[in-house]
Parts: sequence; structure tokens; C-alpha cells
Amino acid sequence: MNTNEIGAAVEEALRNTPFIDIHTHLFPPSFGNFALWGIDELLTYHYLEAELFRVAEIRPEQYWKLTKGRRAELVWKNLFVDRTPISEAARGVIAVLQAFGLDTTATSLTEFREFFRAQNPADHVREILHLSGVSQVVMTNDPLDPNERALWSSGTAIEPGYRAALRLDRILNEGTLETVPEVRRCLDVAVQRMNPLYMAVSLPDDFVFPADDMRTHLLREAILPACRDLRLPLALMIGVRRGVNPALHDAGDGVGRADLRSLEELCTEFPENRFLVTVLSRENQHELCVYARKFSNILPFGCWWFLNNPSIVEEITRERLEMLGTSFIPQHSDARVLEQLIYKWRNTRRTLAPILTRSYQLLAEDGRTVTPEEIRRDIRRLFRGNFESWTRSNAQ
Ligand code: HDL
Ligand code: ZN
Repeated sequence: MNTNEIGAAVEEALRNTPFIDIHTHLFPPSFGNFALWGIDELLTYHYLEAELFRVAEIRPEQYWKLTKGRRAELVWKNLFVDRTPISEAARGVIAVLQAFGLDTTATSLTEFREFFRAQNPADHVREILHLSGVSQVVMTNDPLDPNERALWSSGTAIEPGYRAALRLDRILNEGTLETVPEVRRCLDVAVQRMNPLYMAVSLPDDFVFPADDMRTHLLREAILPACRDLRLPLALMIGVRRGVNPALHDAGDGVGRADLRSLEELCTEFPENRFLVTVLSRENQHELCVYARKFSNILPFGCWWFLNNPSIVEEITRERLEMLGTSFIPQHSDARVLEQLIYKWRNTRRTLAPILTRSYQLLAEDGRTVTPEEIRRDIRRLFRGNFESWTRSNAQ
């Protein structure tokens, strides 16, 4: 195949491979208010609120007193009418509106609100998953959130296409449960109810392992033994600085470069555990690739949060292909609002197509051509197979 044919085969394989979205904050419609969708939720996404506070007169403390609808109107006016929506998060909303044939130059939210209000939730989920080329989304489930726990204990059904991930931040970062037996009991009940595909925790940039602290104790005595017993990976999401500017609420978190020797220590001490790993600092990405070459129980995943911008996704994906071949998971959406799947996955396919094409073109120049089936096989592995082989069950 020549370069054009390679490019066409890559785009076809990306377009026709249903992806597994391994980390989101989405919930199915059966979870009621936990399931965020529609224009007011899209516009009050914390990525956009951070951008609003840079340009609007309103101060955060005044903003938080407004209704969700009024906040959405302020975001639309400031970032989409008075200014050109060229940031990644703003352009994403435009892409969602375009996908439904709505007027992206509208000055009011009326038409958008009428459209989304008219959608049947279950049909809307099916339509969004289809438009996004996603067969399954993995949620973020907090066993210690009282409202979420009530839904799980009442046996709320989970619609097809959604799977759980057991999030441990309150246990490992907030010390909500102090004894090993308490933690093990909490995990056993939660795994029984949620049937998670993995456990996960976000860790600060100053995360140290081992340390003489509760986090090390619980990791050693409760979490990692439980993951081994249950054959579940542990996702480590390292480098977040929570509450850099608390006035901005969810938009107030920042990033810091972590010392990944702690990851080295974890992999060395726990060779039987499998670690899905993503890091928030661009400066940590190359180190993560090197560590993944040293420890086969690391599976790097995603271009997380502040890294999920084409300029950085390109750099990260190229160095992963160069150092890890196809043994990593290129992306997750981190979507909080259902319709974000449309733009987050369109961006991923658009950014990755030329990168993968270039890789195959270089391979051809150096003496090995690839077939369209091999390209399809590679993309299936990157966006499905690597994750499926690491989790207990074959995700849908
Ligand atoms: O801790 C996390 O899972 C992060 O993804 C945060 O939820 C963050 O606020 C976010 O949504 N990033 O995209
Ligand atoms: Zn997240």
C-alpha cells in the first residue's frame, strides 16, 4: 500500500473499531441525577468554567450562587458569543451541537434546551455511543459516596454499555476507613455489588511509596492483596494537585510532576499486581514509557485531563508507539457529560490517524508493508484488546 492507501486503511480501521472508554465519570440514565447530559451540563463543565473565570466580570463566589441554567447562559455568552470558541473544550461543545444539526451561532440556549429536553434518555445514550464509536464506557464509582451507595444497594440496574470501576480516593487519600479489616470489608461489598473491571485511585504529585503513612499501609495490607485475590488491576492516576484554587471548585485542581520512583517501588514489591497507569504531568510521560519497558505489569493509558489536547496527545502517542509498540492504551475520554463522548473521541481519531499512518509509512520505507487487516488488528488491540486482556472479563 502507498501512503494514501495506508492513510485510508488507518482512518477506516479507526472509524469502524468500536472503542472501550476505560475511564469516564458517566452514569447510566437509571442513576438519575448522576447521569449528566444536555446543553446546560455541557456548558457548565469545569473545563469551561475555568475559562469563564478568566474573562467574565463575575467572581466565582457569585457564580456558584446562580442556577445551573444561568451559569450555562453566562458561559455561552462569554465564551461562545462574545469570544470565538477556539479552546479545546469550547470547540468540543460546537462539535456536539453540529452533530445534532443545531445552530452553533445561536445567541440563546432556547433551541438547544428544547432539543435535548425532547430526547428519550435510553435512545439518546444509544445514539451517542454510536456517534462516538464507543461500545462501552467505564464509570468512576465511589463506594463511600452515600448517594451512589444507596443506588447500588437498592440494586439499580446498569444499562448495557456501562461498567464500573471502584474508586479508592476517599480510602487512600482521605483516610475515611482506618483499619485493614474495614477496608477489606468495604471492598468485598463494593466488588460484589459493582462487579468492577478495575480499582482506581488518583494520587498527588507528592505521592511517595513506600512511606510511613496510612496510604502505604492500606496499599500493602488491603488494596493490593484484594486486587490480587480478585484478579483486578489497580489504576494509578498520578500527579494531581487538588484544590490549587478551591474557589473554582472542580475547576480548581492543578498538576505537578511526580517522582515516579514510587511507581518503580510498587512494581518491584508487587510483581503479581497489574497497574494501569496514567500521569498528569507532561514531564512524567517519557519516564512512564521507560518504566513500562522495565516493568511489564505497567499498562500506560490515556492522555489525562490537561494533557487531552491535540498538541500534547500527538507527542505522547508518538513516544509510546516508538517505545512500546502497541502495548498501551492511547486514550480515555474522562467524559463527565454524555455528549462529550462525541467530540472527545472524534478528536482522538482525528489526532491519531496521521500518527499511525506515519508509523506504518516508516515501517514500509524500512522494509515491511502492513495489510489493512494488520492495521485493524493493531487498532483493536490499542483500543480494546489491551484493556480486555487486563481485566477479568471481556468488556462488551
Ligand atoms: O480524578 C479524576 O478522575 C479526574 O479525571 C478528575 O475527575 C478531573 O476533574 C477531570 O474530570 N478531568 O478530566
Ligand atoms: Zn477522571
